[in-house]
Amino acid sequence: MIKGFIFDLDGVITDTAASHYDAWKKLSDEMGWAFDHAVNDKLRGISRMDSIQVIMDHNNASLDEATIIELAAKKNEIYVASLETMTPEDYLPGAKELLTHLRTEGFSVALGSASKNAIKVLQQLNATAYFDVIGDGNSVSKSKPEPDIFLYGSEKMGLQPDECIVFEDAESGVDAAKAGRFYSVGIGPEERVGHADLRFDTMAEATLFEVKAYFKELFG
Ligand code: B16
Ligand code: MG
Repeated sequence: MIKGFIFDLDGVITDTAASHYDAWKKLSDEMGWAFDHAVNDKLRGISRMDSIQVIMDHNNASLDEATIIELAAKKNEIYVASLETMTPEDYLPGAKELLTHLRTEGFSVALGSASKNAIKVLQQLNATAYFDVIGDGNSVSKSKPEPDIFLYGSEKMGLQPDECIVFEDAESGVDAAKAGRFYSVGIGPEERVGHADLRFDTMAEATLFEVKAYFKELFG
């Protein structure tokens, strides 16, 4: 029986991809690195340090560890500053409605994000009250596609993976959900999240009614 839901943040609850893009672009311009939307797409759902490595690999760049950490911190400063303009109007369409509905029906809800800025984002959205458990980039050391962040969420909710549905927009996030034996809902195109149990193009279509209809034998 499904008793809990675990949500990724960026790309599911809100769309921070443009802000991440702007921050990486600014850093890349300063470094003389090529960076475009195709490279940015590869960063979906992966950690900050993995992200800078992807950008450096794209540019055949190599730097010592201390410099890489410094540059990633610089990108983060730019990104965090941009979060100041985020407001409770910035949920992806349908996300707030789904979270409200889950609260009304008494399901347990956890966040399972790779972002170390997840609490700041939830505060800007005024969304913290929708979550019983907050799992973010500080909660576990192994990032998606490892299942650790979702296992952290289910354990803290006191649930087994097969009692939870994970919502994810990233290929690596759906991989992580499957690796942990969670049920999964993919948000985005077939070529990215088509391996999820159920897929919607956007959160606007991902209503509790639709989810329950698909997983009907798991809702009793
Ligand atoms: P930060 P999610 C992920 O969040 C983003 O999708 C990804 O683009 C970003 O690099 C990562 O968080 C780390 O974010 O630099 O804020 O720690 O999709 O797992 O909610
Ligand atoms: Mg995401």
